[in-house]
This record gives sequence, C-alpha cells and structure tokens, in this order.
Amino acid sequence: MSKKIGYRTVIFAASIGFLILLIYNYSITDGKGEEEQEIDYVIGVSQPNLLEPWQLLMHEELSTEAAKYNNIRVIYTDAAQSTKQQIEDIHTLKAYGIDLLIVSIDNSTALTPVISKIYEEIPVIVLGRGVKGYNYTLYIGSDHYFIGEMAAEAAMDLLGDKGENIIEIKGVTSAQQAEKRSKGFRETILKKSEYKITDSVVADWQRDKAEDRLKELLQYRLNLPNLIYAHNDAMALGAYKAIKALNVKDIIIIGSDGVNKPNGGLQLIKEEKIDTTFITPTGGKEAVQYAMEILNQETEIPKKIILRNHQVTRKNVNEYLQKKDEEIHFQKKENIEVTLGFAQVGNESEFRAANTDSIITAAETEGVNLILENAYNNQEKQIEIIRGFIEQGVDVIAFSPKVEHGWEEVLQEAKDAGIPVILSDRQIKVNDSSLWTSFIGSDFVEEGRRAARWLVNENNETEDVTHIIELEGTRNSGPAIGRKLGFEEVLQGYPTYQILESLQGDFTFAKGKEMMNTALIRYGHVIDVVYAHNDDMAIGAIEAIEEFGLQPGTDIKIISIDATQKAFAALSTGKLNFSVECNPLLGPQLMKAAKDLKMGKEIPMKIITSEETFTQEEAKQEMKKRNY
Ligand code: GYE
Repeated sequence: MSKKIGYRTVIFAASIGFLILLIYNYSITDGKGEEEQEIDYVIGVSQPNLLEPWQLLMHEELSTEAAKYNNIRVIYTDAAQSTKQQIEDIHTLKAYGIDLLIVSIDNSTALTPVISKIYEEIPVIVLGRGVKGYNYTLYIGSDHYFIGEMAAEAAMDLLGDKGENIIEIKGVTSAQQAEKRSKGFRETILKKSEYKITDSVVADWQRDKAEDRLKELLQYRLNLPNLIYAHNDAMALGAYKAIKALNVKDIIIIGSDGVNKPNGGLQLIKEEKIDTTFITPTGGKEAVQYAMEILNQETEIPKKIILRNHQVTRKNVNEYLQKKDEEIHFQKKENIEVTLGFAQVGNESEFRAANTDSIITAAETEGVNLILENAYNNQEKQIEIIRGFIEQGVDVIAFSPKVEHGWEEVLQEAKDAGIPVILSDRQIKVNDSSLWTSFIGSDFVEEGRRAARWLVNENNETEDVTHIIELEGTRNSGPAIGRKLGFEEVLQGYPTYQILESLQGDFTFAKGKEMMNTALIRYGHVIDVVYAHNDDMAIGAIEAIEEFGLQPGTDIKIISIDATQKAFAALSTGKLNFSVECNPLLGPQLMKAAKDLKMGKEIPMKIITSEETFTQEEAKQEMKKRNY
C-alpha cells in the first residue's frame, strides 16, 4: 500500500476519531435544535464536573436560557473532576472555534493562566467560582468571603455562648471559593474568644467523603462538636449521615448552596437534617444573557456581577420557596412607572459632573421619574435628603455615600418604609447588609493596585529610593480608603518606594493644588512621584509644580485616577504620566436596576464596572473617543 494511501487513511481515521470524541465528550445543542437555523455564534461551556448538585443546576440553568436563542450553538463539556481534563476541554473548545467561553472551575491556580491565555483571543465569562486577577471579560457569581461571614453570623446566633467546639468541612482546597468561605467564616467567628474551630476536614464538595472523614474524626473523640460548618449542602448532608450513624444528637449543621432539589439544601432544611444554608445562585441564566450582550457587542458590560446570597432557615424556608415560585412566574412589564430619588454627594470633580449628567440623561432615556438633589459634600445634608425621599414615598432610593460610616439609622428607616436602596459608585460599612440592596460602581482597591503596578514597572531600572506624595480623596470615603489600600498593598513588595506624606485633597482641584504647595515647601526636589486619588487633585498638583519651577511629568511623575478628558489632555501633553479609569457613566445600569426593583425582580448585590488604564501614548490614541 503506497505511502500516500496509508497517509490518507490515517488523516481520515483521525478526523473520524475527533468527530466521535466531540460527540462523545461534549453535548451540542443548537438553540432550537433545528439544523437549518442560521447560527451566529458558538459558545463553549466548560464545567469542572456534573457530579455536584450545584454544578448540575448550573448546567440546567445554562441550557434552559440558551434554548431561548435560536442563533447560537452551545457546546457543553464536563471535566469529571479532573483539572487536567478541564484544561484539555478548554483547549479543544478553543480549537473548535468557539466565539465565547463560559467556564466554572475548581482549581483556580491551575486554570487561571489557561483562562488568561484564552481571554487574549475571545471573551470569557467566569461563572460561580473565581480565578485570580482580572484576565477575563466578566465574573458572575457570589462573594464567597461574604458567604463565610454570613455562616459565621448564623453560627453565633445558633450557638449562643456554647461554641467551644466547631468543625469545618472544606471543599476542594485549590478552589478560591473554599479558601474565601473559610477565611470569611474564621475571620468573623474567631473575633469572639468563646468560639473555637477545633478541627477541619477536606471533603472536596462530596457528600460521601464528608461522611467518611467525619466518622473517622468523631469515632475517637471524647468531646463532640457543637456545630459543623460545611462549605456546601452535599457535605452538610454527609455530616448529618455521619452523626446519625454515630447516634449523636443536637449538633448544629450549616451548609451552603440551597439547591431546591431532592437532597438539596432547601429539602434538607425542610427535613430538619441541617439548620441553615445560604442560597448560592449559579448565575447560569445571567451568563447566557450577558454572553449574548457581549457577542452582540452591546456597551457597558460590567466586570463583575456579584449575586446576593439569602440565608434560609427552618423558620423562613417556606416563605423563601413561595418567593422563588413567584419569581418563576415573574412577568416583565413594559413602560413600568418608577420614581427614583437620588441623593448626589456633591460636585467636587469632573467625575462627579459626568456622573450626574449620566444619571439625568439615562432617566430621560428610560422614562424614569428622577428626583436628584445635591448634598454639596455634607453627610448630614445627604441624610436629610434621603429622609425627604422616604417621606415622599419614592419607589427606589440611590445615593453616592460621602463616607463609609453613619448610615444605619436612615437606611433602617428606608427599610422600614419598604424602599430599596442602591449605593452608587461608593460603598458603605454596615453590619446588616440587608440595609442596602445593590452597589453599582468600581473596585477601588484594584484601582490603587493598578496605579502602583505602573509605578514599579515604570521605574524598575533604579535601585534608588523613590519618594512619593499621596494626595488623598475625601477622608473615610470608600474610594480614598480603597485606593490607598490597593496602592500600599503593591508597594509592600518594593521597599525602595516610600510615601513621604499623605495629604488630604478632598477630591478637588483647589485642595489638590494647596496640598501640593504644602508638600513642595516641605520636601521640594526630594519628591519623585505624586499619587493623586483623582484627576482634579492631580491637575491642581501639576499647576503647583509648574509654579514651583519644576516640570510635571518629568521632574515629578504624576499618577491619577478617574481618567477624565482633563486627564487625557494632561497625558497627551506629558504633564501627567498615567491614569487609572474610574467609570462615572453609571446612569444606564442605575435605571435598569431601579426598574427591575419596581417590577419585584431580584437584582445583583454588586455590579462592578469594567475599567482600563491609560499611558500617555494610549491617551493620544483614545483622546477623541473619550466621552467624559
Ligand atoms: O474618583 C472622584 C469623585 O466616588 C468614585 O469621587 C468617586 C470618586 C471619584 O470625587 O473624582
């Protein structure tokens, strides 16, 4: 048989083999499964397993939502709990030519570099379980640290003062969500000395493993635990089975996920096998909806959608199930009438002016009845405005909190009045997170990190000490606290970078200039870098430096945050060196959230905007396209 014929047979066999592999490993569905449909996009879905009830529910929600679109094909893969297989699946899907990847992972360390690589070429939605860093298009899922915190609060409620013996059952330890749930739980519960975590076992999200591990542990123990915190309901059921087999009573069991299926968390609570659980939405439905928005290149795709986790107990399980039922029969209403009361913090900066415009314009576009009042940077005034909205009986209240603290009282009044509250661009610190419904804005800590990363990369040649002046934003405000934290977090690794002084510039041009003058008098030529928490203070500093006789951008490097048009002008003239974007155009997201709330629809707990950074070169290219 000539070499040529042999060669062809091999090729033919290989392609048949590949096709069989494709059909065997992956299930393919066209939207409506009708062959002749025009397929615009192919979406690849990679899941770590279809063993866990939660991953099964995710698959169900993904395929149910995908079935609503007849111009897509979705290829699903199941890695059967093998990280190696999941990496192969993702590469095979990519080789198959998918337009977008939806991926849920177990092993964030191994999968993060793989996903970052894919993200260089196609959009990637990370679902339910996070990766390290920001190399993806959109993350949809829960705040797993927050789930751990809630579990600790629930444990302290259930235990009262007898908590000297707690056991933790962990999921796959390489998974970020297990790590964060454990951290949230421990950092919250161990604040109180009367609580002790005496043991922890790893059961990889599996019921049987949890049962076996716990039996092994409890068999030879004298003192039995008061409470068992399992990172998911499957392991909580395993714990229940273990203590039942050992004929032990009165041990509190806390789970997580709250899947409404046989042996799912809600059923286990109804059967009084576990005490409480936390609904962990899979995000499957939202993932397909956002995938279509991304593929249709719709604008304003956020970076993170953090879904809210509701606690379900034996007391509220029926009420929760009824609410779920109503949601299933939820009908979207067109032309919904909604009155939104917005308490703006002030008009301190270019960002703020663009933010206020975006809100007013979006309200007009969306037909929302907007009542916007300005507090001119005064918290008491802002509280007074919010009280006014409660008296007026608006449908939804939104505000940009001047500072993080001091909102409990007025927000409790809004809650008592049944008016949901949206936090716009700045977050607050309250013990009871049910006092606010949603946050729409940026990740300020990451903004601070980005500013510092540019500086250390920009300056990596020199061993000399780099002296920095920090111009801080409004004291105790979310952005000032976060931007300082992120900047210092990165600089910790670089001892030659020293912050000479942090001066209070209150996010304004005038204060920024005044503080820079103070710094120049105190430190003069010693100053190498100015890190300004926003553009306005940076522009003020530029003027002060010029008046001092030095060249901004050259003698003193300047980094700012917001990336408004003013910053772009300074970047393109070389007076500013780097700017980190903070997106003020939150109007459209805000109006969508207000309408959804009025229609009784559950909205995400957090919508984190997607942002970039700009060097002088990038600003010159982008300048014309900048719309604020
Ligand atoms: O960076 C600054 C404004 O709250 C994120 O407030 C906002 C900040 C913004 O004064 O310019």
